[in-house]
Amino acid sequence: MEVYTVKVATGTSEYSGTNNYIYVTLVGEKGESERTVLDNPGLDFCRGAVDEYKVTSPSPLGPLLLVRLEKQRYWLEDNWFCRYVTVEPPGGDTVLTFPCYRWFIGDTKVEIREATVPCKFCCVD
Ligand SMILES: [Ca+2]
Repeated sequence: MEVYTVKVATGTSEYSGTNNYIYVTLVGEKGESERTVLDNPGLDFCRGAVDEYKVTSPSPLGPLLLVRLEKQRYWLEDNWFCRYVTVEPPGGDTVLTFPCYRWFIGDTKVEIREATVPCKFCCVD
């Protein structure tokens, strides 16, 4: 079992937080992780928060290609602004950054690519 450490940064502006379900799937050259609901004890995805989770995969994923994020409504729609996701592969390899910088509205699925370039270049949509 491979364990990846995933950090998810929620936006800092008003209404950025959400109480909806957020799922993550890591996609690598050799396969995909389990689709994992991100749910720690207490509140997740508060405005300005950087939440940390463990995501497991039955086998090594190889070089990571992208991160798939999904938001699913929980009773009421609650939009969410994700700033970025970081992934630390098993064995303490280099932490990868996946800049997101977008709103998730309704039931949404977004795939974001790793980027080592400064974030200002990723914010231009
Ligand atoms: Ca919100």
